[in-house]
Amino acid sequence: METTPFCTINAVERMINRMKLERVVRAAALVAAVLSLFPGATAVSADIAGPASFSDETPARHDARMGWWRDARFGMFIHWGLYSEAAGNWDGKPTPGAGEWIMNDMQIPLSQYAKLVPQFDPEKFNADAWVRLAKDAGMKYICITTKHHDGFAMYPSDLSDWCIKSTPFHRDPLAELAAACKREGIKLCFYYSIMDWHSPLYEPRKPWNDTATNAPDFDAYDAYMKGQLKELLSHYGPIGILWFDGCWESTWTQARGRDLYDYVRSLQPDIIVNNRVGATSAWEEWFNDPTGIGGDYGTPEQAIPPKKFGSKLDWESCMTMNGTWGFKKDDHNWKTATTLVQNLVDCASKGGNYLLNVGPTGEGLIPDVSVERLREVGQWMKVNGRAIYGTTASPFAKPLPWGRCTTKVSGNTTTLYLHVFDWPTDGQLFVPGLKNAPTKSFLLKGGAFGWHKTLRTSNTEDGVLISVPREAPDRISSTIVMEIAGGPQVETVGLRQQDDGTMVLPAADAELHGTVFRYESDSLLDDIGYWVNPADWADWSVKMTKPGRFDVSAMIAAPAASSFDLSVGGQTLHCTGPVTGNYVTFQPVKLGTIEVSAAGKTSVAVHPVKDGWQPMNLRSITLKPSHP
Ligand code: FHN
Repeated sequence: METTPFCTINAVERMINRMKLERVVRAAALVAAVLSLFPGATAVSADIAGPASFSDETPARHDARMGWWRDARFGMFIHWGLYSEAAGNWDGKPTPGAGEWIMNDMQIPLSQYAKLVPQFDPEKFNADAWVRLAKDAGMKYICITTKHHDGFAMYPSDLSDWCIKSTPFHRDPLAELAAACKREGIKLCFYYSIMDWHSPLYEPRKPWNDTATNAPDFDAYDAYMKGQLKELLSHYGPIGILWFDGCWESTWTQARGRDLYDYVRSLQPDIIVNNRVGATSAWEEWFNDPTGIGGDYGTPEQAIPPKKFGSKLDWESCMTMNGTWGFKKDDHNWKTATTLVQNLVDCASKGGNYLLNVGPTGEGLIPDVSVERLREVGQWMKVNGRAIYGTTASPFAKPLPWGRCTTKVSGNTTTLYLHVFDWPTDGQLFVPGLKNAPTKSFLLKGGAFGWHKTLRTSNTEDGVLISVPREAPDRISSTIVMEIAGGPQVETVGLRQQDDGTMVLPAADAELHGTVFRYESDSLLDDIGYWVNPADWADWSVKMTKPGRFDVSAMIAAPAASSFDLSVGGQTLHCTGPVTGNYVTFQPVKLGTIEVSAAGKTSVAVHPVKDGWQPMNLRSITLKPSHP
């Protein structure tokens, strides 16, 4: 089997490639069929099948294609469509979910939703203002919804009247944005939803699509999408990213995803395509199997992965500034500029990008609250941009206790950018685990006349100590630039005991040894999950400073009792987990008592017992000094 970082060429793929040739022929016929369903539509080129396959891209070519995006680190997402006009309200009632989902969440029949078309007239839309706002915030690309789940195209499409040309707004916002982006040196990127609540061809058809009369035909829908993508990739110059979404319904398959990926790359070979071209939007699945899912990078949504990944796995966290993607006039749940900057830093420190959303109004304005925050972020980026752009992930295995780290290598010098969110009050910042002796350290935020304060450092057994001013130079995040010769040498320091001797081992800090299980985190979960393979095991490096006897307990959620061994140093406890009914109800369980006789580094490990193991979710283990 021949592999590239992102593609696996095997017999199945070769077969798929052969099948593509047949599709070229079928596709032409489908375009004709699609056009007949949209009165007034004119044909785009019938050349809708690309070259055989882009899956044989060399790693060097792949890196070259991803280069601008990896350097950029920060982009603007724009959710703008008919739903922006509704602003989260229908018939005077607020929608419970995100603004752009109003049609689904309020079950609005298409014939009713279509009333938004004559109302949509965003006269105040100013492409230059949007692009300059993004640029001034330090963003390097913008990604706009060309068609969201409601199927409404935000450009004049020749393939359907369900597009902006049917509104009183007789302009093409994508063309205006393309021109503004070109002027400002910003990459223009397109979002496109595979799921479509309007198209009469799409299935599963939604009950609120009350205007479709013909039978759905997914092959014809596939051809319709390709036709629109051809328009999008032919009329607006070079496009940075094709950001697919809405890929989770049963009709969308991996084979269709691979075919669509190749099609898009055939139109613009340098374009980057996100993972949602494949048949799952679950970013964890992409990280576990990028070659199987397809696409060039993973897309965690409303979340930042807890850890960094291998340098070959690219990802981008997309996030809203309040609680909605599309404009909702009643959503005032805004993140602060501090949170936004720290999120950006967090992403960069783990080797990822941050795609931050704005939801313009039906008038075409980006809400003032978003503008204010973006201006603040921009102020921070003006000073600290060099600690973000073109950086790679932190050399430290875990986030630092007071903030994050990003890295840049130039010749024999490695620069560590230490982003301090929680500035120390005692004038000492400790960098745990760093073994190198820094050659230079200074504050990035310059004083009078641009002078950068040099900082004194000293090496200790466990890391580097930096003497810093008592006051934080920047209330959002202060950057210390630290230069070292050669590559960073970092030792895992291990978790430490609390003042009372208690040691808590969270799932997020476990070292996972195995193929299937993984750390999972969302609003309900913060645990090691998918633990279905009894060969998978986990451990934690710890540094004991206060040895003694400890009561060991764990937080576990499991539908059935599971058997596992927990070992600390040379001792092993044979444990049985609790039955909590499901995988999200966690309960504490006492596992036994162990004796740690000497201070120093050791490890705590959990090994499933082959006969008796049942999948369980493990949130944490606690060692508490036992009092006789
Ligand atoms: O359903 C959409 C949602 O409206 C929004 O577009 C986000 C952005 O990533 N994606 C989908 C949900 O995963």
